[in-house]
This record gives sequence, structure tokens and C-alpha cells, in this order.
Amino acid sequence: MSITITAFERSPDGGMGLARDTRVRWALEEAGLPYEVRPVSFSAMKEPAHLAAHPFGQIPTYEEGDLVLFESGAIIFHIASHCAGLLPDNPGARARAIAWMFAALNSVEPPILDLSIAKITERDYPWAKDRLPVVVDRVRQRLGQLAARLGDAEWLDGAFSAGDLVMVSVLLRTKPSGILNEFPTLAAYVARGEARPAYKRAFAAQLAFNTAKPVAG
Ligand code: GTB
Repeated sequence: MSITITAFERSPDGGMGLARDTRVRWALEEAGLPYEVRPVSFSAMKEPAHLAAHPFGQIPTYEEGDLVLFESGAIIFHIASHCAGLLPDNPGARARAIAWMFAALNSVEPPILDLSIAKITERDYPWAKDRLPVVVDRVRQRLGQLAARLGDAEWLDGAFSAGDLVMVSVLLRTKPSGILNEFPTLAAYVARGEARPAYKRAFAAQLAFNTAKPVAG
């Protein structure tokens, strides 16, 4: 059955791969599943047609026959459920890989997102400068805890899994700020994720998509 995902018509990051379609592309590449990408403009995201697929008017969405999904974590979980290379068959290892997906989305991504909000959305408020160091500290604290758990291991729990795919995707957002490099083992972990052929294909595809010349007319 053919798969279609949605992505920004033009990502505001200009192809840095930080929008959440990249992690879905990566999962599809790891699973070896071909897919189409439908671009959605900021205005179209808030139109009824897209809201029927995504209640919050965002990307990415995922279509596979009658199945329509939103939320990158749920989409990756769905893809990974049918791919032994992303979720192990052993019940314990599988449960732990899923726990790492949740940890990435619920415990690591929120402070990282808060940092983006503090730096961009809130920057003109009079209190923004006082709040920023507090937010940065929360990111540092969480990355420190994660680095302590990872230690010198290659991946979070044995072989590479969807837990690593989501965690690396989340951590990539801290790279431009320089915070990731304060944690060399985490930076190396992210680099291992970026070195995977499936990630490289996903990154190249989103870059081409976001830098393609607009179609005339
Ligand atoms: N929890 C949802 C998920 O994981 O799928 C969050 C989805 C989400 O935040 N989507 C964003 C979106 O559609 C794009 S990824 N925003 C438009 C809107 O809300 O109107 C977030 C994002 C946007 C831009 C950059 N960037 O430019 O660097 C990075 C990440």
C-alpha cells in the first residue's frame, strides 16, 4: 500500500532537517518503505482538509490506504511495529525501546522545545533575558542525565532501535545552540545516528525538497 506523508512546503529551517517530517522519513528509510511527500503551506495546514488529518493543523501526517495518522511518535511507532530493525522481537527489549521513544518525546524534547520558544517566540518580552538561563540549565540537566545513562554505549539499549531514532532526532535540535557539544558522548551518539545510511537518505531527501526551485505559475 502506498504511503504519503506531509511536510512543510518550505521548512523555515531551509533544509537543516529539524522539522518533524525528517524523523518520519528516517524511519521509512530504515524500514525500506517507499513514500511520497505532499507539501502543505502554513495556511493550508489550518484548512478543514488538513485539519481532518491533523487536529492541531501541523505536519507531519501519514497516510497508508485508509489509515491516517498524526504525531511523529505515533507514526514512527506504527512504522517500527512492522520492522524488526526498529523494534526488536524480544518482548523486554521491545518494551524498553518503546520506553526510550516516550522518554525522547516526553522527557527530553520538552525542555529543548522550551529553549526554542524562549529564544524565538519570547525573545521580545522584557523578562526574556532573565528566563533564558533557567531554560538553558534545564536542557543541560536533562542532557547530563541522558549522557550519564548512555555512558560509552553505542545505542541506548543494545542494538539501534526506534528509541534511538527518536532520541537522536530530538537531540539534533540542540546542535545549532552548541549545547550538544558540551556533552561529547551525546554528540558522538548523534553523529552515529547521522552516519546511518537511512538517515543520510532522509536528510538528503528533505534537503532537496526544501531547496527545490518553486514550480513556475
Ligand atoms: N507533537 C507533534 C509531532 O511530533 O508530530 C508536533 C508537530 C509539530 O510541531 N509540527 C510543526 C508544525 O507543523 C513542524 S515541526 N508547525 C506549524 C504550526 O504549528 O502551525 C516543528 C519545527 C518547525 C520548524 C523548525 N525549524 O524551522 O527549525 C523545526 C521544528
